[in-house]
Amino acid sequence: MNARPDPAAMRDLAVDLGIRAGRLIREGRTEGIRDVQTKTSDVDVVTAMDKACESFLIAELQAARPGDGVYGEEHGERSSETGVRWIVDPIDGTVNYLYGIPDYAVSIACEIDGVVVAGAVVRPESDEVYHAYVGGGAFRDDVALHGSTPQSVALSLVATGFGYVATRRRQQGALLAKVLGSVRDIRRIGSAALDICYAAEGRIDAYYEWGLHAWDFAAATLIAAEAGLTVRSPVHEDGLLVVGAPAVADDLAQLLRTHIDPAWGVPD
Ligand code: LIP
Repeated sequence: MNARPDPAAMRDLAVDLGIRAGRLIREGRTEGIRDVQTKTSDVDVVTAMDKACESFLIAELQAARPGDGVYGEEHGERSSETGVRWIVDPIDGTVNYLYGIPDYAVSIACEIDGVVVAGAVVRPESDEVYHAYVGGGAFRDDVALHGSTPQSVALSLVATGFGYVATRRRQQGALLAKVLGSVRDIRRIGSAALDICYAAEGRIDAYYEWGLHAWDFAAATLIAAEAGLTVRSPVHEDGLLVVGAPAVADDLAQLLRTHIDPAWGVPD
């Protein structure tokens, strides 16, 4: 029976691979965006670099941790023989990457027996590395993160995002319309992983999104929790992810839940 991996060592591996993957996608962008395909709609794009970067991460993880599982946005699930599963988004913020907007990230989370214990989110355009392991605190590079202290939802700067299917975007737009008059302002940065890390360091007060996938948020929500933020996971609930300062996260979640129409269903 293999010994249970050390979360700090898993964080170190995630950071190392995130930095190397970040360099790969930043330096390879010109060639990496020549071939662009679509997935769930004409605006849900996947570049050749999304696929190449995930292949790189899978190969490196298999070399470093034989038998671990990998769950990635582009290649799907590879089963685990060790109880360890890596949840990866090779480029979170793909549309930003395609358009040359610098807010995109590599997200790598390590899950042991179904619980995320370590993670890294790397912003290649600034070489900023957000990282955490369970019980070890949250950091941007070597700076400890503690979030913000907003007085209320009404005074909170809130980030959100939208999906790629028109029906879902209209529903998300209707939800935003209900919230916009109840917060300081909204930011739509285009990368869930960075949105959540920005909340962890207090650049925004809270983030929500209705209909995200685990690869978007697995690493960043651990970083936010280790920074002391409240995290309301979308798993097994109504698909609503809320991350924010403890003073406002629950009130924001309650405000949002009252305006999610049950007829919209639960995002897949
Ligand atoms: C994106 C998320 C973003 C969300 C987009 C998309 P991708 O991930 O980071 O927050 O609003 O719809 O899911 O597709 O760039 O990996």
